[in-house]
Amino acid sequence: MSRILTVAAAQLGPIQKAEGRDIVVARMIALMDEAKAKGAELIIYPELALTTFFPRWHHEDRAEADHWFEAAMPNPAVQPLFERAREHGMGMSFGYAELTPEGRHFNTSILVDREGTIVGKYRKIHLPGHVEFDPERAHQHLEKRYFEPGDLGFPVWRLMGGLMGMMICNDRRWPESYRVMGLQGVEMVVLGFNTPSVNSQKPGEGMAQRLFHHRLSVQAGAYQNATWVVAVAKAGDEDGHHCMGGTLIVNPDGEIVAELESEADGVIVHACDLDDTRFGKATIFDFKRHRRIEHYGPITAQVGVIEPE
Ligand code: CDT
Repeated sequence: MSRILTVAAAQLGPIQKAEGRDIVVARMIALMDEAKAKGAELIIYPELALTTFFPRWHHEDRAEADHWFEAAMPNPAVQPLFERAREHGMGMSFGYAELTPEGRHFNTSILVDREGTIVGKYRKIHLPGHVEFDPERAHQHLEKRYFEPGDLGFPVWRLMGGLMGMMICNDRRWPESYRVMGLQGVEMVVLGFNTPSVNSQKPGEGMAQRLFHHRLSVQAGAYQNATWVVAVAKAGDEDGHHCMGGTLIVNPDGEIVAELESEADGVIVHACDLDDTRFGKATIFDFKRHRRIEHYGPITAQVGVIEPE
C-alpha cells in the first residue's frame, strides 16, 4: 500500500529588521507557486516566518517588541498567502509570534488545510535562551523574555490523509517532543527553525557542528518514532546576525531524503509515503509491546539532574 503526501519544505533566506510583512508574504507566495509547480500538496515554512528573528534584539520595555507579534490569524498582511494556498488547494504550516486577546505572547505555528481553514495550533514549549540582556554572550537570544512556554502540549491532527504534528526549532533537540507525538501515532512532524550559526557562549562551536547537531536530532527523532520529519530553516545574514540553513526532509528510517544547500529562499519537494511509517511502528518501535513505563517516571517527575549519593 502507499499513501503519498507530497510536501514542500520552503526555506526563507534572511529577513532584515526593516523589511515589512508585505515583502515576506510576497516571497512566501513565490515559494508556494514554485512548490505547486513541483507537485506539492502541503508547504511548510520556518519559525517566525513573517519577520526577522526579533528575539535577538533587547528591548528594556517588552511592550516595544509587540509590533513583531500578530494579534489575529489570519490578518490582512497574510490574507494573500491564505488566498493563494486556497487557489492551489494546498495545505500549509508557518510560524509567527502570537499575541492573544488576553495579552499573552507565544511562539506559535499553525496547520492550515486545503480550504484555508486553520485546523491546528502549536505553541513552542522548549524556549531557549535567557530573560535578561547578557553582556557575556556574543549575541542575545531572548525568547524567554518575549514568550511564555506553550500551553497546548504536542497534539497530532488528522490532515490530508495522515497524522500530522508540529514542533518549533529548539523542540527538535528534545526526544520528549517527538515521543509524545509518537504515542499518538504521528506520521509526519513539521517544524521551522532559526538557528544562529555560532554558539553565543562557545565561539568554537560553529556552523558545521551546529548543522551536525541539527541533523542528529531530527534524524534520531524520525527513526525512533517511525515518522517523517520536515525541518525548515530561516537562513542567512539578518542585520549582521547569521543563521544556518539545513532545510531537510527525513524519512521514518531516519535518512535524509532531500536537503537544501543554499541559505536563500528555496524549496525542496518530496513525495512522502505515509505508509513507510508502518514497519517501524509495528516492529522495533511498537510502543505497546516494548515500552517499559514503570522505569520512565523521572522523565515526567523531575526537571534537573539528581546524581546518586
Ligand atoms: N529559535 C531557536 O529555538 N533556536 C535555538 C537556538 C539555541 S541557542 C540559544 C535552536 O535550538 O536552534
